[in-house]
Amino acid sequence: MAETLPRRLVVVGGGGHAKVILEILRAASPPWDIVGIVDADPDPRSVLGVPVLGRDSLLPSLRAEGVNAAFVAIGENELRQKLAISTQDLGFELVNAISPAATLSPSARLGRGVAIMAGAVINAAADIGDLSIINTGALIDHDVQVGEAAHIAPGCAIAGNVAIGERAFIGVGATVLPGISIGEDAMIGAAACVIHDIAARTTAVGVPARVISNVPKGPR
Ligand code: JB2
Repeated sequence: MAETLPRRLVVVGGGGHAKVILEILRAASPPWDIVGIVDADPDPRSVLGVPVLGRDSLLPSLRAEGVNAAFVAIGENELRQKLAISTQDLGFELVNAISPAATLSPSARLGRGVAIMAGAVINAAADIGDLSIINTGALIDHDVQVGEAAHIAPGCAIAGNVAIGERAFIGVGATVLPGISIGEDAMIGAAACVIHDIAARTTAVGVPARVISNVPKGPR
């Protein structure tokens, strides 16, 4: 009989996003043994009953104790990506948190460390990049590409063949029309309707969405 690894997991980050993630992970089957949280604020406390154990510097000892999986539950895209790299480098497997109340096409591709919240719908041949967040009730239509560590906020509607770059943020309730490209690190305001391509590192708001800032390309 194949040996099953213990499903012992640490959550990185203990804020609001972590609460949503903890409830999704608790609904997983088979269940995770969630040993605790590491957070930049190490004050002893619990988040929905899960203890904050200390800072990120605790991760190597947790790994040595046999905790083999992690979920980086930080909403800020760049920080989530950075912490995911360091956590993975310590030997943790970055797992997904997929709500049982989300709808996933069998032909969608999911990366690692992905969060998909309740009511989200991922349609055929969508490609959901590592560390991305598809938040509550967001609709991702066919052939959409969501880049690494992007965040599609609650209630967004992303039409077919849209491409969303790494670390892009699509605000609550925004709509993106078919075939549009949104560049890396772009920000789309809440309830915007995007009808033209949006360049990298650009902020666009409104209906139709208009660019309000464009940060020149520099070192990341
Ligand atoms: O380097 C860090 C670090 N920096 C901040 N390492 C670790 N392990 N934790 C870190 N943090 C912690 O992230 C803070 O101490 C704090 O506990 C947490 C951020 O909590 P907050 O509630 O401010 O944000 P969030 O990332 O949990 O949630 C945001 O993103 C979600 C997607 C909010 O905007 C939510 O409303 C949103 N739904």
